[in-house]
Amino acid sequence: MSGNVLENNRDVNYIHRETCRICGSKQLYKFLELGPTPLANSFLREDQLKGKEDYYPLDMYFCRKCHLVQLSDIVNPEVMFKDYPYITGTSKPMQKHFFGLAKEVIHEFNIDKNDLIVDIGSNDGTLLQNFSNHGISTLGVEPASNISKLAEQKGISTINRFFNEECAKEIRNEFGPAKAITATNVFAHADDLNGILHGVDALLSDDGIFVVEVPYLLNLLINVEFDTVYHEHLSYFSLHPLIWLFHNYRMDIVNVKQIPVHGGSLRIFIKRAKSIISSSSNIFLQQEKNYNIDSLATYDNFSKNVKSVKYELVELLRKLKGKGKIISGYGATAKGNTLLNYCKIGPGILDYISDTTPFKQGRYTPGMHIPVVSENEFHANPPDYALLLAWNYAKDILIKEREYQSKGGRFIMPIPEPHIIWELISGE
Ligand code: DWN
Repeated sequence: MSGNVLENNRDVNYIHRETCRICGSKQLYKFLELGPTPLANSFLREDQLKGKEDYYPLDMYFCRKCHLVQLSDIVNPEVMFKDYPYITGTSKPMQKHFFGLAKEVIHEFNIDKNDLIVDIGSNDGTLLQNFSNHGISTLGVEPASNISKLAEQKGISTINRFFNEECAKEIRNEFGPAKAITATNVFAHADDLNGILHGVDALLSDDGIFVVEVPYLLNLLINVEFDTVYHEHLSYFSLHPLIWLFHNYRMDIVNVKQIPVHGGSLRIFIKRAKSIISSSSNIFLQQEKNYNIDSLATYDNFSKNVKSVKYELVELLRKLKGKGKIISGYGATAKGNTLLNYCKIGPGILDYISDTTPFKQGRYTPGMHIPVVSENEFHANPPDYALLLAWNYAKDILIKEREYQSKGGRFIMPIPEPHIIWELISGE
């Protein structure tokens, strides 16, 4: 394996890198071991249950030099993103989210019909659809072939490959420079961040805007969102290492804002060097300083909190099972599989997990092999308690399931402290 970047090699399942993926430092401090874990989105068919299941180390590291929090065990993306089950367009909250993002980009950066917008990790084209509805030229780049086909069926031109410098140069040669490049829920998934930045540098117009959305490390630490740690998410960003990375490509953050998706994320706007630190960046940098985000003790404390969530959650579920209660999971999420595998919560505790995604129904969760059923099953045989594995949509779900709760059903929130949600929230 050359260097520390996993070549697209179908024969290698994973590598362990010794260096930080942003600054190259070897000063990596391991602060949490979640143990060997199967891929979070590798839901199994019944005939696969007896077969070999691949487990990979899932350990979190902190770079003492640039402060990037990261995984150092990198599963081959060719393995991880084939037959990918996460389809943006199946989530109404995410459709609304991307409508808002497109509106903001068009208005804030005067994007018009003559401009090209490229979306890295474009999934089924949900974001790009909003731009093309305004007559703007769009192009998606999506490595999962099962998903890029869905975008093409919607008329969103999509290149089925990973984005890198070579891909960027081919796009520029054929379509010209991009006025905007977006990367939502993909920047944290890439091992070769320098490859992506070389590509953005090659493709973005001189006055172009690069928009990145990533889950925010501060939310993860404060809300103990350890379940959002899985092999797809290689980096867990704070602003400090991102500023470091963008400066290496003569780019600056011109604005950054916090957004609620996926447990709390950052929406970051980057332009070619203005050599200024935006005032909004300074606010976040101060927030990170106040939280001692550069101190090893912060991560040791996080690790301690994770262990207590595991103890408290298992105790709560065991107590309810001891009283003969029926418990299910709600939302067959990727993060839910980290939580279930780390806490060793299996079919002896959760009878099933309900989910709205047809692809997942009838399958079994990786590792713990809990059956995934449709939401009709949940409504037909309502459990006494439902473990909220899709807690990032808690408000939508609690409103949607008011009737279940009014008949005595109760949801269990796993983080930051496991607890039963007793109060019913009012509809919107
Ligand atoms: O980065 C990623 C994030 C953005 O989304 C991907 N790597 C994978 C994915 O993670 P996830 O599976 O945790 O994502 P979601 O969107 O939180 O998954 C929600 C799941 O819950 C879906 O399978 C749909 C299901 N769901 C449901 O069954 N009933 C969702 C809602 C709102 C519901 O009411």
